[in-house]
Amino acid sequence: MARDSLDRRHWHSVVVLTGAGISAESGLGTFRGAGGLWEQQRVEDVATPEAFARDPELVYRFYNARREHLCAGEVQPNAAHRALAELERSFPGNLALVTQNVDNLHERGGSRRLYHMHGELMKMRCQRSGSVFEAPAYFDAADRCVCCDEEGSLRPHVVWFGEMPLHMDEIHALLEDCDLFVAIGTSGNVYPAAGFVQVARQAGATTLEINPEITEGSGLFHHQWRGPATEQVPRLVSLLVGNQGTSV
Ligand code: BJW
Repeated sequence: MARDSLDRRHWHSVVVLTGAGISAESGLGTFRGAGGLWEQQRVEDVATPEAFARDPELVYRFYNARREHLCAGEVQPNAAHRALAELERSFPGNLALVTQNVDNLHERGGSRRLYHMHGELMKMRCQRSGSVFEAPAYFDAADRCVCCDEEGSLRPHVVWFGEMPLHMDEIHALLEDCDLFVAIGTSGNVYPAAGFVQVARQAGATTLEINPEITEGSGLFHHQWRGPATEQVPRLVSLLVGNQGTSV
């Protein structure tokens, strides 16, 4: 099958999975590869429940710094985030946007219906009740939780290694029902997201990877568009929106 061109047809149910690469051109670092977050900070030290139990101050500091950066004026949604929001508004079929990203650039770019499977940087959670709240720019163990009034019970509302990602039942149902699955800017290193392409294929979907690099999972996709998200995602959206009235 051609690696680049999608065959000409109508798409009824599209699932888009995004990863850190879609936010790279907005100035947020990716995780893996040269200059990635895990090069500056060992993942075992900041992104596991064990790390939080061992050294909560380090983990609070890590997420406070990322929250501060996300809120800095220079970090803005880019053309890829905005194009996916346009797709949500204009696509006549079913569209589901699933993101592994904890940033809020999809929402700020105009997307309204999305699943944050690895949580949200701008939220915090009470470890006693499980209640989720909007996070201030900075919080740590000294802050009292509004629900239990205890110090030290608030944690970042993000999914660490060994924890169950969020919305998995809904995401699986969407994958099993989709006819086009698109993965944008993700290295395919982290499960269960890395396995979504196989779930979608088993359901009979056509699959497309958008990434400037070859990834762990590239060979699993029917089509691969190589290039930055800000170029390739608007191209995808004009294909999906522009051609739905006729054939694609
Ligand atoms: C561009 C670009 C541009 C650059 N345009 N693209 C052994 C085998 C299989 C699985 C496991 C295993 N051992 C453990 C596991 C499970 C584990 C796992 O997958 N580990 C792997 C490392 C092997 N997974 C889990 O633990 C998950 N939970 C789970 O499985 O639960 C089930 C369970 C629970 C309990 C008991 C038993 C079972 C949870 C995973 C949580 C991941 N959390 C993080 C941190 C979130 C908070 C935070 O942000 O700090 O999520 S890790 C980090 O990786 C983050 C990301 O969402 C995630 C994925 O990264 P992503 O988005 O792919 O980024 P990169 O940097 O890897 O790639 C960027 C890509 O962009 C690159 O390809 C570039 O080329 C590209 N790019 N510029 C487009 N302009």
